[in-house]
Amino acid sequence: MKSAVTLCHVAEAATGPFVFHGPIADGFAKAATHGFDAVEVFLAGPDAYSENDLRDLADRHQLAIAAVGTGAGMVKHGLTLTDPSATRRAEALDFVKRMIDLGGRLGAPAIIGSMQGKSTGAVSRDQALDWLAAGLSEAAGTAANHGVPLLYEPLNRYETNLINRQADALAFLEQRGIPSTLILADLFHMNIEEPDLAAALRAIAPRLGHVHFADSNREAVGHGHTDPAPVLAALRDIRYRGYLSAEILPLPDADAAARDFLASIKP
Ligand code: LER
Ligand code: MN
Repeated sequence: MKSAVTLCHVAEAATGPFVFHGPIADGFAKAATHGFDAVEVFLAGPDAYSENDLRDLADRHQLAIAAVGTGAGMVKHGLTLTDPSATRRAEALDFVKRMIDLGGRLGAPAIIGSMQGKSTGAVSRDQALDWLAAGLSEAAGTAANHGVPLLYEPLNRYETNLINRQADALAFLEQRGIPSTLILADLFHMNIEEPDLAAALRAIAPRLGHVHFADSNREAVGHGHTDPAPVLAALRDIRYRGYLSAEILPLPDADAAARDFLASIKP
């Protein structure tokens, strides 16, 4: 398993669960200093940083790019793949596909988390799930053109009413025939939704693509009340080879969060 740390340069997400906020170049330098294997980047949009700048930073610091977030489409522009307006859904898909293109050219998968949206008002949950399946299928096709998977992240009930549990995400992807899409398991969301974190991870083993390794209070594991031992044992048993990524709050400060995170994933 490899380590990654989140870098966020999105003003609207300045209080979000990311370790290093601000210019991405500074975040790469911090990630390298702490000894991470990779960074996970949250950018304001597909044109916020050039592919060449990101590749240069990754090369210079000998860091991989583990994943690219797409949530700025939601927090900056209010876009989601399940918006009642067909025009807005198309804009959301366009934003997502351009982020997938940016990540794909760097060998990194993109994450669909908050861009999944939720069913609201006159839109039924079934209708929203149909739109989500269509959006994910098309986005996955774009990702496949780059030879990378798409990462779909179930969120807790306070963020979406579409899919909250890992097993439901697996069933959704399989029943709808959504190709080349893996599941992003975020332990913070899972702490709210799953009866048993380790069992939930074991149950989706073939489709587990990425892990946000966070404690119950969304700080580094060790700061809350999650027992990491069964989680790490499950990941080892299923031979998970992906990233454990620090999508956590920068508490008590960013450097301490990064240090505590790395300590929490040491065998
Ligand atoms: C994104 O990875 C996530 O976990 C959501 O909660 C976004 O806030
Ligand atoms: Mn997450």
